Amino acid sequence: MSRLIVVSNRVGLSRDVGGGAVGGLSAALTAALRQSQGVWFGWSGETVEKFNGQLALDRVGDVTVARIDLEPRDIEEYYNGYSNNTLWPLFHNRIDLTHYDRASADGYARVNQRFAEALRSVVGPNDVIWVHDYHMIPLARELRKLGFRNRIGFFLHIPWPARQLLTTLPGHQALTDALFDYDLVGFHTDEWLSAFTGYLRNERGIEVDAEGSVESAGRRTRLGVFPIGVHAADFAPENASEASIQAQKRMEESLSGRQMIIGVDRLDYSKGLEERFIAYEQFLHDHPDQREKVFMLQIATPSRDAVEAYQDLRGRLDAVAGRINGAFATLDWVPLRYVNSGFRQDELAGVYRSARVALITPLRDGMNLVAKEYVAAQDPADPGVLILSRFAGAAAQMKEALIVNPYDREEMAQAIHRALTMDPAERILRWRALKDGLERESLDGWWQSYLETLGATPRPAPKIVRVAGTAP
Ligand code: ADQ
Repeated sequence: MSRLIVVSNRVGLSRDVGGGAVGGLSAALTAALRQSQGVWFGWSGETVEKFNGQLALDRVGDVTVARIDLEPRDIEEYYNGYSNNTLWPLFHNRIDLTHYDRASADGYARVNQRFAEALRSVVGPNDVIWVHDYHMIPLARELRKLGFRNRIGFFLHIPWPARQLLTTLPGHQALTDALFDYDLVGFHTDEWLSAFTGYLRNERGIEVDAEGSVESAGRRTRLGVFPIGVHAADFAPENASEASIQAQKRMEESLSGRQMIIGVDRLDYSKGLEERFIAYEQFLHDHPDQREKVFMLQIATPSRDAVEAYQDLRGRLDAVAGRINGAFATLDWVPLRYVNSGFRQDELAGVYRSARVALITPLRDGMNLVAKEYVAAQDPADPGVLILSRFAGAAAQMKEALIVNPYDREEMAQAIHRALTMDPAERILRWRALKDGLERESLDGWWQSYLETLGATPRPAPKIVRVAGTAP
């Protein structure tokens, strides 16, 4: 078996893996790495004044963790800049928040070169390299320039934007061309894949062949859809840890007989938090009889604080939450509990279980794992109802949820009412179908089918080095 090298901006692996503390994606990649005693490579989260390419190696069980430090300028240009101020908003349809400047684009290219250089001392000739997400699109190109002939795959965790948006990005051609240096490019949904192939066809004149591959500049790249799932057993009530049971108990005590609506997200403008709060406000306005019988708990962990758009969003959410509570709260009822801290995965499972409704309404989302985690955590005899945005990648699979348009606050308010008053038979029917879907599209199935497909791609041809004076 080939050894696996996972490359991502940050390394998710920690000594806590398996203890219920860390999220599913990290645990899944750790499981994939364990199989072949692989290496997880990424930025350490630390900065050094002058880049030195020094690798910090650490061993966690059977897996090696390799990290490099970056310069403060790298973080500013590559991470806060091009990744999170250019690609993230653009790929989430927020052209109004998309900032482009050449210094950031250059910083992005430079860090990808630095990653490639540092990987030289890590990667052997038979290793398979799996690169994750939008921070690292040009990595394979840099690796090929250095002579790497390994199988290299890429997986995009976020949506692929419509052609009309992508073409506003200076250098979009070079960015997408860089994907052709991978042997396999994976997306979460058919929709993101077809946005990509639509761009190739209509903008670049590149067609996908019958086998789902594209050929460009003599390289062949396979394209595929690999919807990520969750490890449902980790959230299931029968496997609840002590921390999970305690979290559920604590929540249930604080319900005081009321029904809870839950939202759990990174604090990000793509998650539709402001629209969600306003829809909840509409619901409270439309249904005076429901007031004091229900409350909403929104957990939103701050992220990317150094980016201005995130600071602005935080201010707006504080204001809307304050307005709702100011207008509707009574002496012993707060309609919206808004919490900005993070929780362990097993604690979240307990919280999910005590919520009658989950309101997961991103404006655009590659997949959205919270929707799946909520379903996985429910009590089969008395499950809650999932309200899900049609613009989450997960909506392609989770059709039995109440699907809403997050831009339509009246529709969302109606869906909240419907979910809260849904009879148990319908709740069970919908939940069972959703749970079956989780079993079909599991987290382990995701990485296994991706790596199987990558392993079946033809090995890249050797680079022909022509010596001056020899015949072509
Ligand atoms: P994210 O945008 O981070 O991921 P999501 O899929 O919802 O979005 O994953 C969030 C994860 O973080 C979940 O496992 C959730 O439990 C956890 N989480 C969120 N808030 C938390 C909190 N307060 N405390 C603890 N844990 C919390 C990106 C893409 C998604 C895609 C994933 C995976 O944007 O569309 O589904 O990658 O590919």
